[in-house]
Amino acid sequence: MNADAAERRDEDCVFCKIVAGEIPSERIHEDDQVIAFKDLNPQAPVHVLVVPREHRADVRELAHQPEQLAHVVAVAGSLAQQLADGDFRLVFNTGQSAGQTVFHVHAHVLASGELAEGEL
Ligand code: D5M
Repeated sequence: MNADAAERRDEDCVFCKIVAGEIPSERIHEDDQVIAFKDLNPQAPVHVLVVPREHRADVRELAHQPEQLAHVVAVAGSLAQQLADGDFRLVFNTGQSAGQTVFHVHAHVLASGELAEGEL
């Protein structure tokens, strides 16, 4: 984990634990700023989550770090290009009443595709 992610960690956060490797996930991308992994409950043939390493509750908080936000979007687009046909939905559920259940910002990448089990 890089120093910033360690500083921004929330001990009770499931995605901080995934970033730290303390909870398993099916990672499909990682770099110094973000990781991406398969959603546990996929809602589409391609359903991955792009998650900044640093803990921020939601996209309203991430908007104060525009370079990180742009990187999340860029990685999402690149993964959708690789895993599906390039067209995709990018969803940030923001707030409990909007369906957010994990309060560590994450972009859902949802797309059609013909991925076999375990291929992501
Ligand atoms: O989306 C939170 C999403 O996070 C939801 O689609 C399930 C997914 N999730 C929760 N725990 C895990 C683990 N451990 N691995 C992979 N995916 C997970 P939200 O927008 O907050 O409702």
